[in-house]
Amino acid sequence: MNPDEDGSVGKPVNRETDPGKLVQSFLTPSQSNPKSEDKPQLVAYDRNHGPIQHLDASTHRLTIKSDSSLSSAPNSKYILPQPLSTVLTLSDLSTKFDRVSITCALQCAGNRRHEMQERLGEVSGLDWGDGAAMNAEWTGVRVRDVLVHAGLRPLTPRQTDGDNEDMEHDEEFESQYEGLHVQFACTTQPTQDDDYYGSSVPLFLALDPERECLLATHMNGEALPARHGFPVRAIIPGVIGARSVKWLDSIVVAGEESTNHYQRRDYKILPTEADNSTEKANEGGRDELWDHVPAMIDNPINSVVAVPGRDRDVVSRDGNGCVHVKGYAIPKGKDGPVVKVEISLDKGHTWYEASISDGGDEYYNTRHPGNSNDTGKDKAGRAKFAWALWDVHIPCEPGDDVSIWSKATDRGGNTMSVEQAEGSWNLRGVGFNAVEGRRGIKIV
Ligand SMILES: Nc1nc2c(c(=O)[nH]1)N[C@H]1C(S)=C(S)[C@@H](COP(=O)(O)O)O[C@H]1N2
Ligand SMILES: [Mo]
Repeated sequence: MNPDEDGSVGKPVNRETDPGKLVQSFLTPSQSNPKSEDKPQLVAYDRNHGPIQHLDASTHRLTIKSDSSLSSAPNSKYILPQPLSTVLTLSDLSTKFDRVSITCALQCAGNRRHEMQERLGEVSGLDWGDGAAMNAEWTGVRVRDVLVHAGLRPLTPRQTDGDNEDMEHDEEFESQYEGLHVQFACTTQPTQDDDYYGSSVPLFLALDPERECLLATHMNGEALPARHGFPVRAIIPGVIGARSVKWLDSIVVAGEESTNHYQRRDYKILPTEADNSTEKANEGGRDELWDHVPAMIDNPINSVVAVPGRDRDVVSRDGNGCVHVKGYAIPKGKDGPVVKVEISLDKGHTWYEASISDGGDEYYNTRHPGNSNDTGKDKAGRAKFAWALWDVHIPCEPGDDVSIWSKATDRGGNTMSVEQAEGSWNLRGVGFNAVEGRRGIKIV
């Protein structure tokens, strides 16, 4: 597809790069290199529910408001002493706030849907392979700083000393934000299922200093291309791509989630009994079903086998009798970085630890010994939300019908399920993170 195509509501631009190409670069380029002879070229995936917007940065306005639904949240009057009503230009964003860079993976919740469908049964949604993910350096301003500028007052966490108390304390602190959400929208973009594109995250998450949620104007050091949200998009680290709203023109602090289709009627892991043939998923019960299932927030921990790139591929062993397996892994939510990736060619009897060639702890320690971004802030966040590229040579005999399993573990201790190595099915085919990365591989 021509990358300059804008798409339409009926035919939005959706495309992915072959995973084998994706793992060639720690940062995924936003534009293809015009000089490259390689086809298909390595570029970040595109996911659009409507036409790509072409906006003029000099006239673009970002409106920040609060709405009447707030009154239902217990602490709203402390956090928002006055209703919010601020309009910012792009020049306000670049002059009034700290500039922050963060390296973070962005992944569509539908990544790996094709595998789920092939192995576990029909699902509804775009037929994504394993390339609906990217890793980029995003630069912009903190959502937190902008909300504070607009008049929001974050609660101050109580100081604690004991480690044991910290967890409980976190939960207690988070609960004080109960019922409060930040809704992000691009109000000008008509979409396939709604008049505009919108999404939301809990206010606590948007303000979390560890999360560094951004209003990003730059990707990999360059102004965002139109396709990825020029002149400004939300970047919500650790959270499914759907919440990182492109062409952002509206932020509303509210007492409920965004009412947009893509928050309430999509991007949910429906229970396994909800299939297209059940009455529940069809007419009457459908609303009730969707209303009772929570909207997806955090990315699940995930690892993708990128080389070999397809089920049933034929793979040659090298001179040492080894097969070369490569991939990428993404931590769960804010529990990164990925600290370990293990690979098995015999359904979990023997595991080999892959080396993390880029992205994990080692990446952080070797590349960022000092603190040197624009604001002088510690750079620990760079690896925490990034993907990890991994690589391993595994000794093996020739064989047919070999499965390649890959299992990632992050710093928070989250790991992928070996008990359910084939993964589990849901109607919308979202959040697939099966350990079984490839099957039916022939090793010669
Ligand atoms: N305005 C707008 N923002 C959007 C979308 C969209 O269709 N419209 N798609 C979302 C989804 S589902 C994903 S996965 C990411 C994809 O970002 P990208 O196209 O930059 O890869 O953008 C999100 N933000
Ligand atoms: Mo997505």
